[in-house]
Amino acid sequence: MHAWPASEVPALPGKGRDLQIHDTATQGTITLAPGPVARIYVCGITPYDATHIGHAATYNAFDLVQRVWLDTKRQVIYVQNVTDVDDPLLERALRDNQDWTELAERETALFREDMTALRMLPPQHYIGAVEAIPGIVPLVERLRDAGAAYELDGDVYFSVESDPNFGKVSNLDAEAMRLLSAERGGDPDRVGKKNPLDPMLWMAARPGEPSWDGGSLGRGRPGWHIECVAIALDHLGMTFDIQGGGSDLAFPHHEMGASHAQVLTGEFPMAKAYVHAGMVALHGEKMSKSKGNLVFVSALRRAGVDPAAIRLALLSHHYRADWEWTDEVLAEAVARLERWRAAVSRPDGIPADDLVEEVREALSNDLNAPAALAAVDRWVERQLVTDGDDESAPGLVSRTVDALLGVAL
Ligand code: 5CA
Ligand code: ZN
Repeated sequence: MHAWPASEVPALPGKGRDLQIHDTATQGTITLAPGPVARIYVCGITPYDATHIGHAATYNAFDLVQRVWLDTKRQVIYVQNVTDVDDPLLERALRDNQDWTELAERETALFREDMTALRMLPPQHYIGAVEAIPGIVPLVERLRDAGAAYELDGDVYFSVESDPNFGKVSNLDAEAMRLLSAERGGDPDRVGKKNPLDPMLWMAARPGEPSWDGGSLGRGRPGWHIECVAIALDHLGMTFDIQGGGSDLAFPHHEMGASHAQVLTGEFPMAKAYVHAGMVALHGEKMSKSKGNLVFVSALRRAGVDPAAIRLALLSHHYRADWEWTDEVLAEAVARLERWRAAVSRPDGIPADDLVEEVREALSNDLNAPAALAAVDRWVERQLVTDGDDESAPGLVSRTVDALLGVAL
């Protein structure tokens, strides 16, 4: 699939710092020091009810990762998927009496528009589940041939017991895994499974549902976790730097993905860091498609909200925090954007070289965007009341905010 256009990232003087980031698997902060090319896989949307503020917050976190790496003068290979066939998408299409491919295409197009408006850097490889099927089938066959998968009424399941490292990504106990499996696309109560947690790799064709040629697997469609593994291994290979998503993906999605990859390659972990963003809530509950308590980026844009203000609202919370979207959060961001724009539109300024370093330090320290905003705020407040004589400062601040935070002033 095609992604969306990239906004330009201005080069800043000097060089950024290596990224330190919290890794869910080791439950600590690790320093990532990739070679000249950094590699990141971010789980993409299932294309319906896109793009809500929760989605946007999660993609904002991983956009910052890219910006930190680009500032260290590295190249970034960024891969993102679109889960353009899966149970919830088909269920939504059925509910609304529409064609599932049209639903997926329309929502993916809207997502691209929102990402462009928010200045999120696009992936180099933007891959749909459907287009990945020819790569998924041989992986499932290999898992089966290795004895790590088994058949149940035509469906193929992965056996979690085939992975000695199963559980090491999400660090949850058995009861928590079982509960989350039921909540997040698994079927722990299906009779005949070797282990209730075993996830589906290949679902045999169901009447009235789309299906594809699965070679020796028979006609069907892919399971969710193997989709991301196939796409990641195809475009990034093993042991890439980060696999990212919201915290609701740690289990089962990223756990199962690591397990599939472990059996396929004999290596663990698939990603050096498993990075998870907190959940955005609305009216006290996680913003989610199932509850329908959603605020859409496109609706805010239509109402005339500047996308830069939406972006500042996202940046005002630490990516790992769970937080609540409110009118005040947006109003504060709108006011901040106005102050920042007023400050950089003054012809001269107070020196900003320290500010560049402060923003770099904040972001390299587990993407501390609120600290980065506070540093810019301090410069802005002084700039608004001081007659400086540094002609280059306002431009440098604009470029810094653009390059590192994705906010166009
Ligand atoms: N297609 C799969 C990933 S392969 C999927 O989870 N799609 S999704 O559309 O449900 O979610 C896309 C991303 O948004 C995921 O990383 C998910 O964790 C994140 N996300 C969903 N809801 C929220 C929320 N309320 N707050 C923060 N992030 C969220
Ligand atoms: Zn995924």
